[in-house]
Amino acid sequence: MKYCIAIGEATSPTTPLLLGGDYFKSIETAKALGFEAVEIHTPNPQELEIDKLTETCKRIGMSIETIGTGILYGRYGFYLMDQDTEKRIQLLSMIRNYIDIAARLKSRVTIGSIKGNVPKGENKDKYLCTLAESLKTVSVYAAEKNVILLIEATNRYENNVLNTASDLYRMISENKLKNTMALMDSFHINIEEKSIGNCLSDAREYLGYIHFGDNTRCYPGSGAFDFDVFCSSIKKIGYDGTVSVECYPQPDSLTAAKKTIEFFRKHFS
Ligand code: LER
Ligand code: MN
Repeated sequence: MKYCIAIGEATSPTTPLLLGGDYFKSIETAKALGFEAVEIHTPNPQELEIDKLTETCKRIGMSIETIGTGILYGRYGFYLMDQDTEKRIQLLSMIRNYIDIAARLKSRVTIGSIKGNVPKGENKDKYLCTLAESLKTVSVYAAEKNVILLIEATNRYENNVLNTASDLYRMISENKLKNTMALMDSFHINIEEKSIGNCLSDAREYLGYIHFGDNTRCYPGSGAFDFDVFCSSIKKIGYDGTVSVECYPQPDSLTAAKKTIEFFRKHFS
């Protein structure tokens, strides 16, 4: 199991990132706290200093597990089901750029919020077809670049498509998406899944990444989510990949990060 922490340009009490500001400082801080990896959330992957990041990670024994794209939807409104072809093509080109950068960093690309939302009154199947087409396009490119895409199941209040592990399984298998794995997040699972103990196996062979946050989206173990059941299921299915904390920096970044490392060690070492 690899312990990972989400970092970004800046933190805020209601953004699920624990460390913000200078990426190099965040990576050093994460290492000092006991993490082995970071995931970087950025709207501007082209601004990442690839060589310096690679050198820093190599020197201190860290890795960049994935690059998050969500800000493209949250801040700029780009989404993969957009019926405005020009805007969708623009987004696909931005995602190719993330894939290029991920290839150089030996990382992956997360596709979460940018799935978007089917507008009220619109035909859901039509939008899902557009989503499948967009995902096919980027997954073919990801395969060419040897990069894995992580599609995330998010809750209904953020996205009204692909909310569960079964939804991800169907989308990936029915469209034969190349180089595409499922990302499951305990915060979203708490809202969408029928069983905390069984939902991960619904993603079957595609389960590739797990985000941790409690039901309040504060650090794991601080709320009501049943992590004993959840973590037992992770061990039972033999998942041995990245476990990454994506939660609010409350009561403050360092406390939440320290509590998470204690939590990971308690459940997984
Ligand atoms: C992204 O990983 C995620 O979980 C979304 O809820 C972003 O806020
Ligand atoms: Mn997440």
